[in-house]
Amino acid sequence: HATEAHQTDLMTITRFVLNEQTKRPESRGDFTILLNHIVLGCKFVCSAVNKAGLAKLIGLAGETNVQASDSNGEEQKKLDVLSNEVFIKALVSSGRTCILVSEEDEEATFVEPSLRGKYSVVFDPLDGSSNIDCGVSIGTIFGIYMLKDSHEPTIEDVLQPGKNMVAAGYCMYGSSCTLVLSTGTGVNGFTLDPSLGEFILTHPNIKIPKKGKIYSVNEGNAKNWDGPTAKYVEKCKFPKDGSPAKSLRYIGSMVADVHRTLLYGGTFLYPADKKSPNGKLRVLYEVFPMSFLMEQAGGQAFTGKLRALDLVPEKIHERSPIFLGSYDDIEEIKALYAAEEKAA
Ligand code: P6P
Repeated sequence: HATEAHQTDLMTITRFVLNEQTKRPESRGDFTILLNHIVLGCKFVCSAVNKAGLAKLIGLAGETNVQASDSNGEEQKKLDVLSNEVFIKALVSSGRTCILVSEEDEEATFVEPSLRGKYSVVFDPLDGSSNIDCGVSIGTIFGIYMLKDSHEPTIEDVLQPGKNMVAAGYCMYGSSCTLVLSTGTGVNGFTLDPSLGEFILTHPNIKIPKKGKIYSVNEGNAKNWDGPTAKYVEKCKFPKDGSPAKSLRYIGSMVADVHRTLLYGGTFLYPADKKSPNGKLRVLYEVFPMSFLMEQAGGQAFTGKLRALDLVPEKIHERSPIFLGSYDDIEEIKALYAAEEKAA
């Protein structure tokens, strides 16, 4: 009977979060309502991303003027804009948000008072979208802050360190649609069952291996790396202690590289380099959510100077270098940066 019970005991993401929230006496269900609207956005983007591939395949996407500079046709780019509009509309209509920061919008969105709630959401609606054409997994990344009292929201309310987030997650649009979420009590993964239109709990209580055999970085930037990053990558390739060399896996889509790191272990790096002293990834809606998840799964996230979640952003689209992954592997990177600090 065990398997039978399993099939009928469908743990959907909504039920899971409701269970979690009922443990919080102060919860009035607002977070669950907010999350439901984020899930709605993810379902829409999942379907649009899948159709985009098909649309392009059978020419439904119309004449896409492929620009020489990138492999994307104009129409494909529109998925970024479409996804952003869907998330903004879903989040505003939830009636539970007050400030929205999107990778797609230069300025933050302040929700009108009649629809204002206590949560701020920072998100990248379609991270890695330059990979759509070649079928590489892409994703939505989000982080959630909660206003502590009912003051008039200002931009300072989202220029908070990542450790103040109440929740973070991503939805990966790949061979399946997987939503990975933490509300501060561990990390859980849910897979969309298209026949039900529901995200079902498939990866309960994800913990990242303490050490890994994989490192993930764009080796094309090697000539611009600083000492500690160069030393770490050298150690991965030519270990001095006789241990086997690590494998390099780099997809170039943060959600896909981080999801693999979370499940298999190892490290994901986007270091600073001479060309971009703050690296490439954005603090609010790439670095913080992924760092929050890594710590909740027993891993670490480091900027080269400090714990990533302790960073206090000054601008909503600010960038930061990031080293995240297995606890012991990140300790090695921290030691290399500490040694350089001492030598300086
Ligand atoms: P590079 C995708 O454009 C992205 O923002 C992240 O998803 C990804 O990790 C990174 O940039 C890849 O950057 O410079 O290695 O192509």
